[in-house]
Amino acid sequence: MDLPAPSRLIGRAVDATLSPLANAAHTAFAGGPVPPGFTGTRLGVCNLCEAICGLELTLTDGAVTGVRGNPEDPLSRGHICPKGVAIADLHSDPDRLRRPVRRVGSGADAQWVEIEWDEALDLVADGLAAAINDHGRDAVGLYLGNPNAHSLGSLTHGTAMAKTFRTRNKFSATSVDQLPHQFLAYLMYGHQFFLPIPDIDRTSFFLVFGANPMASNGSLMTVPDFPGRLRELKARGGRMVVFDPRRTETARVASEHHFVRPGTDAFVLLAMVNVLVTEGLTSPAAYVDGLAAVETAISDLTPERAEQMSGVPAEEIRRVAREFAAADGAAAYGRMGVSTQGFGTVCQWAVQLLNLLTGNLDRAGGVLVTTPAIDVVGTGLIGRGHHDVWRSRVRGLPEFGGELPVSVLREEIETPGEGQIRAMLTLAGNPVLSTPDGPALDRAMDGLDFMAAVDIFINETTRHADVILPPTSSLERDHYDLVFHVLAVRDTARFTPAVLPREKGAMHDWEIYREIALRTQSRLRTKPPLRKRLEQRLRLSTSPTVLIGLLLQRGKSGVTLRSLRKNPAGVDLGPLRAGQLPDRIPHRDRRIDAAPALVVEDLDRLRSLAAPDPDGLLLIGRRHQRDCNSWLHNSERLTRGKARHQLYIHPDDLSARGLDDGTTATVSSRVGSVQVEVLATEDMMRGVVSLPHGYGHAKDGVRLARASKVAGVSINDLTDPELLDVSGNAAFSGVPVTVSAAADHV
Ligand SMILES: Nc1nc2c(c(=O)[nH]1)N[C@H]1C(S)=C(S)[C@@H](COP(=O)(O)OP(=O)(O)OC[C@H]3O[C@@H](n4cnc5c(=O)[nH]c(N)nc54)[C@H](O)[C@@H]3O)O[C@H]1N2
Ligand SMILES: Nc1nc2c(c(=O)[nH]1)N[C@H]1C(S)=C(S)[C@@H](COP(=O)(O)OP(=O)(O)OC[C@H]3O[C@@H](n4cnc5c(=O)[nH]c(N)nc54)[C@H](O)[C@@H]3O)O[C@H]1N2
Ligand code: SF4
Ligand SMILES: [Mo]
Repeated sequence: MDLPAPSRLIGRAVDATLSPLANAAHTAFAGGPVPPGFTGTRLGVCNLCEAICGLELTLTDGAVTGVRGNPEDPLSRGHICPKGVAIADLHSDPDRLRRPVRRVGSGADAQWVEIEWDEALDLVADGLAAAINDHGRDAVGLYLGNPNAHSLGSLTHGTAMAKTFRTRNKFSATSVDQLPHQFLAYLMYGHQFFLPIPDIDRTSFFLVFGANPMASNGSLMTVPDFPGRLRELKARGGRMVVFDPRRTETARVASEHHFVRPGTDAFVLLAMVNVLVTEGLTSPAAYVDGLAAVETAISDLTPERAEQMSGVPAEEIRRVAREFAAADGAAAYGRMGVSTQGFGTVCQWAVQLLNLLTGNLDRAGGVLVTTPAIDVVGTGLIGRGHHDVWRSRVRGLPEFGGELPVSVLREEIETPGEGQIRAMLTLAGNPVLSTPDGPALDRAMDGLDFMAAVDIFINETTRHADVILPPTSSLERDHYDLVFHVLAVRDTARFTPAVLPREKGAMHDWEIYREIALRTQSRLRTKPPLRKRLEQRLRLSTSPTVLIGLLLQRGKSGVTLRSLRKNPAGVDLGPLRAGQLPDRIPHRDRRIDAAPALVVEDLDRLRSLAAPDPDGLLLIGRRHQRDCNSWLHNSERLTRGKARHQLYIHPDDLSARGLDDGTTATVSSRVGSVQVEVLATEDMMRGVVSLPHGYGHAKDGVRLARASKVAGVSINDLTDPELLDVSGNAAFSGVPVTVSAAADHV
C-alpha cells in the first residue's frame, strides 16, 4: 500500500508538547549508529514491504556482511524473505545516488553532474517557487510514491512539506493501489484509515479475493511469516479459500482455489451476501444502520447472475457463503486484485458486508481493529478524509483526502490553462512505470518547465528531473513504523535506531523535505503570515525520532521511546482485541453505515457490465517474491535465476492464436502495444493473461543503472487511464487485450 492521505502528525504532536526540554531529553538517548570499523551484530528492520520484519545484521569492519530474521521479534518471529537479505545490496549499490545530481541535456544525451546540497536545494526551491509565482499554487504537481509509507521521515516530514505547497494537484500511489479501501472506510466507518484486519492467528476460515500474500507478504494486513501462520491455521483445522484468475503461489497452498474472471468479483461477493440474507444466515451487531437498504440493493444479484459473469459456479458460491457463515471465526479479505479494478469500492464494500453480517467484525478469529501504541486514527493524526471538495481541472474527477486520481496526471500537465501543472516534484516514486499509460506520462514530463525528485535512483521517471535529491539509505536512519503497526495482525511496537552512521555530507529525507519547504516558501511572492512560517519552521526542524517520543508519551499503551530503546527487538502488546466496537467507530454517532449512497448507486453501473466475450482476453498483473514494485532490479541476488517477465497465458488461448510457447508476441490494448515473450501455463484461467508490474526499464535506449539489463515490458504501457473505479482508483485488472504473432521480433 501507499501513504495515507494528509497527516497532521507534526502539527498535533508538536503543538501539544514541544519544548526545548523534550528535545534535549530525547537527543540524550540518541545512540544508534555503530562506530567506524565495528564488528559484531545489531538489530535492524526491513522496510521493503508491509511485513516490517525485524532483522539481525552482522557487521564486519563497519559493513553489513550478514542479514537474518530476528527470532526475538514479537511480530515477525524470525521471518525474512530474499528481499530482506538484499537490503545490504541496496545500501552498497554503486548506482544508488549518494549526492544530489543535476541533469545536463536530455533523453539519450542526458548527463548527470554531482552538485553540492546547498546548490541543489536552491535550484529546487527556485524552480518550484518560479512556477508558483508565475502561475499560482496549482502549477506545482506533487507525486508521492510507495516507499514514503515505509520511511518514518517521509511520514512525519514529507506529508508536512507537501501541505505547505497547498496545491490541488497532489497525487500518490494510493490511486493505483488501496484507494477503495480508504474511500469505503471513510464512508462506512467515518475514517479513511479505520481498516479492520483479518485475525489470521485465530481464524478458522480465511476467505481471500485477489491477494497473493505468499509472494507479497501481505498488504493492508501486516503479516510477516504468512507461510508459517497459514500452516498454523491449517493445523488448527482452519481453511483458506482463494478466488483469483491465476493459480498463484497462495492459491496453491489454499484449501480450495476458484478461478474468477477479472473485474467480476463484485458479482460473486455480492451473491455471497445475497445468500446470507436470503438464507437467514446474518447476525449483525446492533450498531449497524442501512441493513434493509443493503437487502434491497442486492436482491437481484444472485449466484446464478454471478456465475454468468464470473465463471464461478452458483453452487460453489452458495457453499462457500454458507461455510463462511457457519465457521467459528471467519475473515473475508480482498486486496490488489479486487481493489485496482473497475468495481474496487463495491468489492471492498462486499468484503466488509460479509464480515459485518456474519458477526465477524470485532470478533476474535474474524476481523479486528488494531490497538497500536501510536493510534493514528483515534488521535486524529491522520485525518478522517474528505471527498469531492475539489475536482480535477480537465476531467472533473473528485479528490479524495486531498489527492486527485493519478490517472489524470498526464492531462493536467499537458492541457493549457489556469491550474496547469508547470513543475513537478516526485517523492520516492516511479509513475512512468506504475500508473496507467505510463508512456504518455513519460512524454508529458518532457514538457514541464521544471522537475525535481527526491529519490535514491535515476529511474524511468526521475530521469526527467532537473535535479535529484537522494536521502540516506534505510540502514542510516531511525525507524518506527507509523503505518504498518496500525495494519498488523498483532499489536506490537518497535523502534530501530540507525544501524550505520550516515555517509559524510548525506542528508536524511526529513531534512531534505524541511529544506525544500522552507527554501521554496522564502522565495514566494505571497508568503504565509510570519507566525505561520515560524510554526512551520519549528515543526519541520523537529526530528522524526523526537516526534515519535512525544507521540508515544501521548498514547495509552504505556510504551515509551525509552522502553523501546531498552527492548530493540520490539514490545509485544498482544493479540488483536475483540469487543472494541461501537466505542471505536469513528462516525460521530458511533454507528456503521452499511449502505453508503455512493456505493449503492454504483450498482447500476455493475448491472450494466457487458457479458463476457468468450473469445476476448483480459489482462491482469502479478508480483513475484523477489520483486519490489519497479525497483530493486539492480540487485544481482534478486534478479538471477529464471526469467519472470513473460506474458502468462493458458495453452489453449495460445494455440487458438497459432502461437508457440516461448515465442515473442504482440500484446495490444486501446492504449498501446508491447512485444513480449509468452509462457504457456495452466495456472492461468482461460481468457486471462498476466504480466508482472514494475518491468520495462530501458527507455529511449538510456541505460538506467543496471536494472536496464532486466528483460521485460511495462504492463502500464497497456493499462488505460480511462478505466477507473468510483473512488478514482485505476482499474488495472481486466484490461481487454489482443495477443498475436509479433510482426518483428525484438
Ligand atoms: N499495472 C499495475 N500497476 C501498478 C501496480 C500493479 O499491481 N499493477 N501496483 C501499484 C502499487 S500497489 C504501487 S504501491 C505502485 C508503486 O508505484 P510507485 O510508488 O510510483 O513506484 P515504486 O516502484 O514503488 O518506486 C519507488 C521509487 O522510490 C525510490 N526509493 C526507494 N527507497 C527510497 C527511499 O527511502 N527514499 C526515497 N526518496 N526514494 C526511495 C526507488 O528508487 C523508486 O524509484 O505501483 C502501482 N502500479
Ligand atoms: N515481492 C513483492 N512483495 C510486494 C510487492 C512487490 O512488488 N513484490 N509490492 C508491495 C505492494 S506495494 C503491495 S500494494 C502489495 C500487494 O499485495 P497483494 O495484493 O497480495 O499482491 P498482488 O500480487 O498484487 O495480488 C493481487 C492478486 O490479485 C489477482 N487478481 C488480479 N485481478 C483480479 C481480479 O479481477 N479478481 C481477483 N479475485 N483477483 C485478481 C492476481 O492474480 C494476484 O494474485 O504487495 C507488496 N509486497
Ligand atoms: S517479507 Fe517484506 S519486510 Fe520481511 S524481509 Fe521480506 S521484504 Fe522485508
Ligand atoms: Mo502498493
